[in-house]
Amino acid sequence: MANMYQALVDEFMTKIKTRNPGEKEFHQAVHEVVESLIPFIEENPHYKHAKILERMSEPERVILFRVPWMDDKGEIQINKGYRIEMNSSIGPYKGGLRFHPTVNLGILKFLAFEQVLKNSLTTLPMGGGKGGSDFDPKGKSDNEVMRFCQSFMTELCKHIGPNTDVPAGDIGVGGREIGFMFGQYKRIRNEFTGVLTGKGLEWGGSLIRPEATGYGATYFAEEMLKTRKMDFNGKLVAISGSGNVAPYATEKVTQLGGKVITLSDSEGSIYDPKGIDKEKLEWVLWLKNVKRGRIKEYVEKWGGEFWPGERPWKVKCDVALPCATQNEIDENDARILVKNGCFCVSEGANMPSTPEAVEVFINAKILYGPGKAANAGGVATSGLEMTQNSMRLSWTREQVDKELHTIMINIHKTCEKYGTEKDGFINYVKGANIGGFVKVADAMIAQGLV
Ligand code: NDP
Ligand code: 2IT
Repeated sequence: MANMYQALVDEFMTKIKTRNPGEKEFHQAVHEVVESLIPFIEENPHYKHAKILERMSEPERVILFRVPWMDDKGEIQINKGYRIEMNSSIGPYKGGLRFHPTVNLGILKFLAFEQVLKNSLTTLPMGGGKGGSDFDPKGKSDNEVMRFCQSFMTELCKHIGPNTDVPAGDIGVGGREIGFMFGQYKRIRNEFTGVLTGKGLEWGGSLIRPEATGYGATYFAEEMLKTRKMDFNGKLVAISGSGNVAPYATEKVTQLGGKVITLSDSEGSIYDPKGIDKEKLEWVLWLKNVKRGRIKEYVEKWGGEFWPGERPWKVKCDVALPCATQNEIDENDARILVKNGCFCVSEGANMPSTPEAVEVFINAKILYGPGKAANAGGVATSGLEMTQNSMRLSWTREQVDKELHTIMINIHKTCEKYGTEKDGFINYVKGANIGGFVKVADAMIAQGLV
């Protein structure tokens, strides 16, 4: 049986690789999903006959454009702009924009593909999309970032809208960038509307949206821990990244009684055995969002160690929350984590674990929550921002946090429903993939050949 499935997976992947040459992150994301879904689809052949998987792995639309802008020296710069409109069967396209020099079509297609299933898991009516640019905001002045964002939106605004496609932040896109893009959209379209999420509180943003991904990944970990009658109290927690997601994961873990001992950025990791408490975290938020400095400055201020060029995974911890980027935990990192006693991994980032690392976690039967389930709190709260925009109301912090928490608990339940194996082990990869797939697939079938 297993061999028959393997042959079908291989056949499917050969076609994907031929049609999408060189897009290795996209191949990786599709492969992981197809491995879980093929057995399910064989048992539910109407999905097979409707070629749902084949259709889902081809974007509905890809928009590629030129982004010319002028730097502070008066020199003209040209970047690439992208929006992948992947699937709109359950709602308008929804997903972040990433500004990072590594951005390319394959990376955005992997992110858009994951987004479709993730958004479905939230239970909110959102399709999936992703976009961005190879622009690097690092080292640019606020004026340069503004000119870039305005040029980017001058083209993107032709393709998006509150009922069509609603972008948000991702790597390199935070409150500042969303503000500049929103301003440009409003100016060109003469429309004050919820076309982006992650907006400022004064102009249509939602409370808890900045915190939502980090809080959500922690709530998801809490639910996983509960299945083994455990909680965060007294646990040592390793976190990577120090951008939008990692600090708020740190905050929530600390509130729940855990001790966060690492953070990182692309230059290396900091290790603070005393724990990153509230005061230190406030300083990190200032460092990142106001000073726009580097995480290594932490040790000059608070002590601990800086590990240049290294990821945090060699540290002894109980729980790991990767919150930086894709493929930041490889097989060796995973082995070290498991050997050191780590029994729970909840992914704040998208696809931070390589396929080999995932295999190590699953074989060790630890609690492993893949990104599309564990980090869905960010986009879920974007969905709540859209709801508030439609109602022209703002909910309280407590209200939004409660909704977010409930959504994360329900995503966990969905994973449990579809991912529990015969011996009781919850395979969250399988659970999230099947749980996210069913709603999208049924909607596609109902809507005919789309
Ligand atoms: P930010 O740009 O705010 O922060 C990213 C962090 O990760 C920074 O500390 C950055 O370091 C580090 N990082 C980025 N690329 C690399 C790399 N190639 N190697 C090492 N470190 C790197 O992004 P976010 O916090 O928003 O996003 C982090 C992850 O979470 C991403 O995978 C994103 O897709 C995912 N995510 C984000 C959501 C959101 O709401 N923002 C929602 C769901 C998922 P440096 O500053 O040095 O580049
Ligand atoms: O990967 C993600 O889910 C995000 N970057 C957030 C997307 C969103 O629309 O809030």
